[in-house]
Amino acid sequence: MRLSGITPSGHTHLGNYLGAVQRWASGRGPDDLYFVSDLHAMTTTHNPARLRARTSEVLAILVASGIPSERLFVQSDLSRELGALTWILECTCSYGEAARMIQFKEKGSGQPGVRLSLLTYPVLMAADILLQGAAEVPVGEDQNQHVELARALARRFNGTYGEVFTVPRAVLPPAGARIRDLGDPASKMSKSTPDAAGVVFVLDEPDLIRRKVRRAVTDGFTGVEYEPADRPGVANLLEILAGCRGGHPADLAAEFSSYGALKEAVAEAVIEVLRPIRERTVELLDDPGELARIRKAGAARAAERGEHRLTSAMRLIGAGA
Ligand code: AQP
Repeated sequence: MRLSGITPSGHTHLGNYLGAVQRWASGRGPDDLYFVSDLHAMTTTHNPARLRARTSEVLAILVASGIPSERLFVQSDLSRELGALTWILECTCSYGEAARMIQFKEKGSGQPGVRLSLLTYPVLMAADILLQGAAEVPVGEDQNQHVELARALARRFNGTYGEVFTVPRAVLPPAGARIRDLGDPASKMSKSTPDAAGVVFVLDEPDLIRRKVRRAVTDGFTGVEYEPADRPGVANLLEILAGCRGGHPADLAAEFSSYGALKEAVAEAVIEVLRPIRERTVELLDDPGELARIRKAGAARAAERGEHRLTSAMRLIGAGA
């Protein structure tokens, strides 16, 4: 079983959709699980109302994209179970192991006011994985070290106290393009980019998508060719088109003789892919009762799935009744 998460650190964008959500909806295994990792969005300064709204938004987008609701849950709905397991795993983890995490060193180490949670969130991530008994965790290079930590903690707990946890392994997500910022093709499209002009959000209206794509940075070359190293802006547009329509970016390039025509085609393809998702998401967000029902059922299933592991771990470590 595979477990994948998405953090509501901002609005969900086209990169999240083409790079992850679309694949989750179409290529999933029957037991795979997906969750909105809202607790992970609190490790740096955050706005509570915005976090709550974005958590609902991401959940609605996942449902609207076609992921069956019984495969979904919101992380904070399991905060009791995860809090308890995180503590057990913190008591299994050394300070040095946590402090060695590259993401902590890059994002927080030595900075004033850095939240303790920035140091400990990889242990919460281990709890996410181990509670559900996930065998595989599809992650990019930047999260690999965190899955290694989850592996080490599962092994150590099992070896010290008794066999409870499935030892997970990181798997590379299927190869797919890293969608880049339309205004800055050197950077990936990102939820937390301060300037959203180059980021297409899943809930953007068609006219806004057109404007953003028309303003996409290209280059001074003529003719449309797929050359990611020398022409990253155009390559990004072709990869977006391939993500929306299928096919290979290099083959799609042959269809266009100008950047203008390419941009028009990209804008229309993106609009068509996102339209049904935006419409269904808006319906769901207008029906808080339905979203609450999905959340409640997802939380109950996820808690039930993990209960025996948490109870056994508590008992074996010498705590609980
Ligand atoms: N630009 C992207 N192209 C392709 N895939 C992407 N993903 C993120 N950005 C791109 C994939 O989306 C999934 C969920 O992402 P996440 O919530 O873990 O966020 P992230 O990878 O840290 O990047 P974001 O969405 O831009 O957020 P911030 O700005 O907060 O870092 C993952 O499978 C990810 O690979």
